[in-house]
Amino acid sequence: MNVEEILSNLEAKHPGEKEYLQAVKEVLLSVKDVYNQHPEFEKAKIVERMVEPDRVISFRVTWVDDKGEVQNNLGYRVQFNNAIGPYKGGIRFHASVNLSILKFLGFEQTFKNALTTLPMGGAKGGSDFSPRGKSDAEIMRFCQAFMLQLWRNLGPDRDVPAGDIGVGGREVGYMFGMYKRLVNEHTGTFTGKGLEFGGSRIRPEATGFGACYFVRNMLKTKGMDFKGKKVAVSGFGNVAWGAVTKATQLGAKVVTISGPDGYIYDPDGISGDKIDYMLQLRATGDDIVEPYATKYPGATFFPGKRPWEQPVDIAMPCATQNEVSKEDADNIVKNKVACIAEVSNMGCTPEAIDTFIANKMMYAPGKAVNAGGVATSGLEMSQNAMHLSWPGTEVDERLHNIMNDIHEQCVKYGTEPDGYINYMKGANIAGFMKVAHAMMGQGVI
Ligand code: 2IT
Repeated sequence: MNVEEILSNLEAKHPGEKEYLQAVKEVLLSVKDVYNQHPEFEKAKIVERMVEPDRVISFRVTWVDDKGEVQNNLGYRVQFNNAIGPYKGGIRFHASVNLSILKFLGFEQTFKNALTTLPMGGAKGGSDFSPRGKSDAEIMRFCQAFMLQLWRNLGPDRDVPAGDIGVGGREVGYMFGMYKRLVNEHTGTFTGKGLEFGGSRIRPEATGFGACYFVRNMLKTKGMDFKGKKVAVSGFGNVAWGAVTKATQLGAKVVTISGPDGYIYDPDGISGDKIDYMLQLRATGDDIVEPYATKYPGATFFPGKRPWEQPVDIAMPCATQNEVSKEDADNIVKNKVACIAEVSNMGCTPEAIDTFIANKMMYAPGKAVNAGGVATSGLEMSQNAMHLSWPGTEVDERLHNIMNDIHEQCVKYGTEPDGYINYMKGANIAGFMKVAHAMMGQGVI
């Protein structure tokens, strides 16, 4: 079967799972040519096997809120593919979470993890539980109830979750605590843990730092660097915080961050105590950025808008999937933005990506740009397995090397005859080839 037939069968089988079908379509169309050169993949039905998760675990999570009311949420773990290593990927708590979103994230994670060079398969989990406005005690009870359902399916060599949107160090800690209690073993079954109980140095910063290391490599292909560049960042969570911190350290001026309520434009740059303030803003649990403009009157709040209308040199979407639309992409082209690095997973719509590529713009997809987060999770797993804790300098150096390697893989598989680097194609082909070969080597299972 050719990839178009596989896609249309998948669409018929999973109607309405739009994010999942979007992610699969992007990868399959990118790898079509190499797939056609490998009849052994077709014979082994590699693509048909790769696009379906190995297993989906779905459960009810019941907990009691602070008013004593019983609450029900949906919980999931999508164990997508473990050809390369144990299932690995984050957990997302957000009202929008559904099976389609977690299948897209698990699918992307499989290829991203393959790119990291570390032995990790792909998975994703989460719940439609919304942390917005919840008390600390409610968050803890929810995390514990979630773990009571999921723990049997996890393990340091089976499935290792971490954070994602709505799940940070605090939530990982609560889930790990319950997991540890249930299995009566202190193993590295979660990453993103607190430093005192097996967490890795640099893990909180890793996604944003790694993204900046990747962008630095992208810029270098054009003889450019971060110094003096204006950067638009979206989001104001852990990933945006890491990206703002590192971009600023590398000499750039970050002028925007955003929330579900709109975006902040700060012409003086988001640096120093303003970066710490991002963390405070996040910790309120209100999920709004507007208070930034009250605290720093030099900044302007644009309600209901996204930062992509601002003329900048580098755009780094760090919020969520499909946050850069075709209209945003047209603005980015008009503003002659030099580099668009997707830090969120599938941050750009297919139409936005087509616009960037048609205009031969420097654009790289999330599975390459943001892989530093999960790569550092992989380094946390190594440290846990060795019962060691590396200094930050060692973790950071390894992260650098991994991001350089991912950039090289993109260049190797994505450089077109005219010299244009199609990072999307490069990342998809490099990830696909590794997963495909790993599956071929393990027989028909
Ligand atoms: O999307 C991602 O790569 C993550 N949320 C991090 C996953 C991980 O296992 O560290």
